[in-house]
Parts: sequence; C-alpha cells; structure tokens
Amino acid sequence: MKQQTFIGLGSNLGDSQQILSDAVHKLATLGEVRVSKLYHSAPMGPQDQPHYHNAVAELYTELEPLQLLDQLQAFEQQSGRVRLRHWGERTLDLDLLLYADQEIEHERLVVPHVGLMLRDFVLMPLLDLAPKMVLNGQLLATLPVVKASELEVLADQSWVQEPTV
Ligand code: PH2
Ligand code: MG
Ligand code: MG
Repeated sequence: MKQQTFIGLGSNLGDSQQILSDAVHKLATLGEVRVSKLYHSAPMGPQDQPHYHNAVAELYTELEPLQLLDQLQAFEQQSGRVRLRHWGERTLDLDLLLYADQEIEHERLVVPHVGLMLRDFVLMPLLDLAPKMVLNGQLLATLPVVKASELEVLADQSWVQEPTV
C-alpha cells in the first residue's frame, strides 16, 4: 500500500537549486511527488557556512521506511555528497521527516525526525504541503517558531528545474 511520507531537502554547497531539483526528479522515481516552495535560510549550527536552500517533498511510496532511507542515502551519494562536519555544509541532505503516522526508533532512523518541531526551515515548507498538520496534538501552524519565522521564499512550487542527467 502507498504511504504518505515527507522528506526534508537541504543544500548549501554547489548549485543548490539544481541539486535539489535533481533530487526531486530522483524522488519521483519512487512514487508521486509534490514539492513545497523553495526557501533560503540562515545556517543552524556553525555560522561560518553559506545559507541553505531548503524545501520539503511529499512522496507517496510503497517502500518500507528503511528501504526509503536506503534510497535517500543513495541519492545523497549520487549527488556527490560532501559533508564536511556535523551540522556543517553539505551538497545534499535528504531527511525522512514523517512516514504515514508511524513512530520509528531504529538505530538508523528516528521518525518523526528529531528536529521537525524545532526548525522553521523544516516547518515552513512542510506547512506549504500540509497547512493543517497536527503532531503530538499540536497544530504546527500555531507553533511560536512558525509565527516568528522570517525565512526568505526564493520561489513558489515551480522551482524544480530540468534534470542535469
Ligand atoms: N542542515 C544542517 C545543518 N544546518 N541549517 C539550515 N538553515 N538548513 C539546513 O537544512 C541545515 C542547517 C544539517 O543537516
Ligand atoms: Mg538535515
Ligand atoms: Mg540528514
């Protein structure tokens, strides 16, 4: 059965919009995809790194959670992923945020993603796709971090470019 999943996309090295576009095309090989707007966000973690491009994709897929994780990690590697330090700059980051309504605590995978409720660069694009989403009894749209967000919108949902490969 197809499951509704949400995947966080981030990049702050290379041509980030193209890298995220290519990632969306790869996700589309796994099932039906919808994308959020494209955002520009100040780095969380080390401050001496470039701003990030961030977005969220909704994916309906038959893959099981760990199979999906394997695919996401393969896509990260195919993008020539460079990851220099913890919370530091990277070519492509694909985080499995939500998998249906499952709660998963596995050595390789925690769902919902630990940072989900805390980070505006995850919440704002997620709310583009699911404005009424409730997690832990909390309407995400009313979280203080959402209200206070000053994320820059770079483009509406039409930001996905033709694939380079
Ligand atoms: N990802 C990180 C570390 N810091 N900062 C922003 N703004 N956006 C990210 O996606 C991000 C980050 C490591 O995954
Ligand atoms: Mg991340
Ligand atoms: Mg990650």
